[in-house]
Amino acid sequence: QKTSQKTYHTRSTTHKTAAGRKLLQIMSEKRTNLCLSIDLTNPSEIIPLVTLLGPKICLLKTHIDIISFPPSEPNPIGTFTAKLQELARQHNFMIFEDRKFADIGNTVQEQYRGGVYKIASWAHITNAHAVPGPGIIRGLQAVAERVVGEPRGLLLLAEMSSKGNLGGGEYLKQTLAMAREEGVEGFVVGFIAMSEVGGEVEGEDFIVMTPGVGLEVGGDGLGQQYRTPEEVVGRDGCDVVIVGRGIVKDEDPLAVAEVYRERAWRAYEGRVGK
Ligand code: S5P
Repeated sequence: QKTSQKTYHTRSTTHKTAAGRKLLQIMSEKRTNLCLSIDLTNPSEIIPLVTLLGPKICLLKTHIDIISFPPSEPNPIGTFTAKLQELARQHNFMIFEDRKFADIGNTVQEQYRGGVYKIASWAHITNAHAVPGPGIIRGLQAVAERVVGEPRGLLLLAEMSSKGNLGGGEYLKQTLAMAREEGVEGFVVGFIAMSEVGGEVEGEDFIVMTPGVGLEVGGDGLGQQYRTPEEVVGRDGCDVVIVGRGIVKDEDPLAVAEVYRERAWRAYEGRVGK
């Protein structure tokens, strides 16, 4: 049986990472495989929107470095991330900082742990490019293991949604091989990719999260390519749909988020034969 034919509930008991098990459990309980990409720059717009949409999502994706924080407050970033964590607990979703680390192990450790954002302290999941080789995974994992409390997980970018990206194909195969390497087990939750990855090995389970999702096929004029939830989840076996502008730029974000949730969830149910 392919991983994509198993239910999220079943996978929540067998996934090899604690962060993956938790996410699959949330998806199964809340009946949502929708990740909201909150790509806004004003924190006072973000918090009310996350409060409104929290019940609809399993995961909140952030780009902390696009936000303009008010210089007047003493610790605006800490206050903001504490608020996100509180909302995550209240509405039962996880937080994914879309940092796309891409440096050597030693450098990414500092970028993950420290600086102004202290990503490891508040984001349950982050992601990295495979370009630097397995040291990037080991570096991030060492930081993650020192975090007390909720588990931390990593997604590797195996393929991107944008036109002309260099991922996929042989690059994706090499990225998969890296995720299978000994020592990284328990940390690599899955991939950013455009279709199901791995799973040929018995018991292997990588959660695939996919951006470039719209209610219709299309693009944005800067290379982004949109596919529908039915194509992404139903046909291509991806698990989580990542939606940004399709929700945050809509005049009724709550109503449209429910449309995305429903369509992605039905596509999942059809896939697992429910
Ligand atoms: O291949 C990718 C990987 C990512 S994480 N393509 C993407 O678009 N993303 C991110 O997903 C991107 O940085 C943005 O935050 C989101 C897609 O946003 P949308 O507005 O196009 O839905």
